[in-house]
Formats: sequence, structure tokens, C-alpha cells
Amino acid sequence: MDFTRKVTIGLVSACLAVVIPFSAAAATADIKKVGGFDTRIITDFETLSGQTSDTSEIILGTKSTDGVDFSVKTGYGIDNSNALVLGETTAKGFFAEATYQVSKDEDAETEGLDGATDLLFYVNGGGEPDGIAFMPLFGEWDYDEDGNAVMEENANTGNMENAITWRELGDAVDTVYYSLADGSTEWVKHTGTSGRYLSLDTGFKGYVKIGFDNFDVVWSSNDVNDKVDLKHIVRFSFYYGMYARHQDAGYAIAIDNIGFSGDLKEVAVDSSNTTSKNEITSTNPVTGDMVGNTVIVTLLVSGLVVMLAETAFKKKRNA
Ligand SMILES: [Ca+2]
Ligand SMILES: [Ca+2]
Repeated sequence: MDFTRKVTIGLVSACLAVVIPFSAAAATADIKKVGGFDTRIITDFETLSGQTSDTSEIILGTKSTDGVDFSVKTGYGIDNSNALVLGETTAKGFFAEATYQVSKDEDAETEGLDGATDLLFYVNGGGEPDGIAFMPLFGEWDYDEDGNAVMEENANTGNMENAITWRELGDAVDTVYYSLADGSTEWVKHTGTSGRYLSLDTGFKGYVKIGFDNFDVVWSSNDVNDKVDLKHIVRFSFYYGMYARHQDAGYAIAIDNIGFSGDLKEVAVDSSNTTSKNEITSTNPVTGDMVGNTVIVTLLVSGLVVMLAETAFKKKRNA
């Protein structure tokens, strides 16, 4: 954005006199309109330049040793900004996982999500020659009916840790999601998924929006109070089939502007808090890693089943 700074010194002084006391008191969490819906963006990846799944605590998932390149790069996001790019280098056909670990990102904007009804994110599918298909998943702390965090023992360490509710996109003919292509004002309704994978047109660039009702709680986790709380979000993950088919090495699809939309309220953000608002402390062990790995293995296996089923189907069809 270009700001023309034709402001007189007198006016600057007047503004500062008013603005400083205000901003010291409270900032307001941004509400942004995306296709007509109130939205809060948790990350736009602008502070995460260069982070890769090989070395980062915030970008996790499949590593470069598996022939992929999952990293935050400039130019692949909305308006050529930063985005999490999922790319293949030498991978020859498996289901890979790219994760943005919210709970490790001190710049994540996680306030004011009461009233959220939908997960929303931006997709740049420009590196994919044959249509786009992937599965989103997110994890958050589990709470009981009284609003207390559910704790569970880590079988490896014996420590009590926050239980995590993992939600994956529903595998059903009536699973619904919406897409809003760049430059369009009309959300397009899509119905049905295949092996929990949503599909978008070849070359799609724009937002995807999915109501919480269209997610399933992963079988290995629980949602004790039976609702999406969004009090402590752990991760967003994207599962994607990696094949040697992409035109540009290191670029199949990119994900940007991950957030939530719904009936969001204006909330004040406590700017006086100098410690991390995402509760990153050394005494808090990495939560849910074991659960997360179980999920990943489950998904990889279910992905493999889908792939084998598709192969069998194609063979049958070609026979
Ligand atoms: Ca961005
Ligand atoms: Ca819950």
C-alpha cells in the first residue's frame, strides 16, 4: 500500500496528542470483511518469512527429505504477499502434511473469536496443473461443560497436558464448503468431499469458507462440551497429495490469511501484556504432539486407502 504522507507537522502533533492515550489503553482486534462476512485473520504469514518445515517450530509437517518444500515464501499469498507454500521437489506420490502451529506463533491474532461459525483461508492454486484437492484440519484445547480445560496424561512423559480436539473435514456427500475467487463477489457452493478432500478448479485463487458443522472430530480425540471453543487454537494443517506433476518446483498450492468468520464482536486487545498472548512457556510441554502424530498416521493411512481405492477403480475402469 502506498500512503501519501502530505501531512503538516501541526496536524501530526494534534493526532499524536489524541491517538497515544487511546492506543495505550486498548487496541481493537481487527474485523475484516471477506466476501461480505466478518472475519478475523489469525495469520497472514507476513512475520514468518523464510520459515520451513525443516527448521521452524511454527511451520511443521513433512520435511524436505521426503522431496517436498513446505515454507513461507513471498509472492505466493494474497496480493503477492507471504504465504505458506506447499511444493514438491522430488516427491513421487504420497499424502503430505503442512502445519501452521498457532500456539508457537507469538504474532498470531487469536482474540475475539466468540461467535465464529466458519473456518476461512486463502488458497493460491496456481502451481497445480490438474485441479486442486486437499484436506484442512484444525486443533484446539478441549473444554468440559463447566468451561474447564480437559487434561490428559502424556503416555511418554507422564505429564498432564491439555487434551486437544482435532477436527477434520467431513467425508460425506453432503459436506458443504464455499469458494470466492479473486475479483468475484459471489461465493460458490460446493457439495461433497472425496476421502475428506475438498476440490477446487484448476488455477483457483481466492478464499475458501467452511462452516464448523462440516467438520468431524477425529476419532482419536474428544470434544467434551460439544462445541468449537476457539479459546486456545493449537494448529491448522493441510493434507495434500504430492506427485511429480507440478510445473514449478516447490510450488503446488499456497495457503494465506487463515482465520474465522461469523458473528464477531468488537473486542479490546490487551496491549500491555508483554509476555506472549499465546501462552508459550517453557513449563508448558509441546501439547498434543502424540495426539497430533496419531492423527497424522491415521490420515496418511486413510489417504493411502483412498489412493489405493482410486488406483483400483481406475484399473477396473480401464480393464
Ligand atoms: Ca500474506
Ligand atoms: Ca469443545
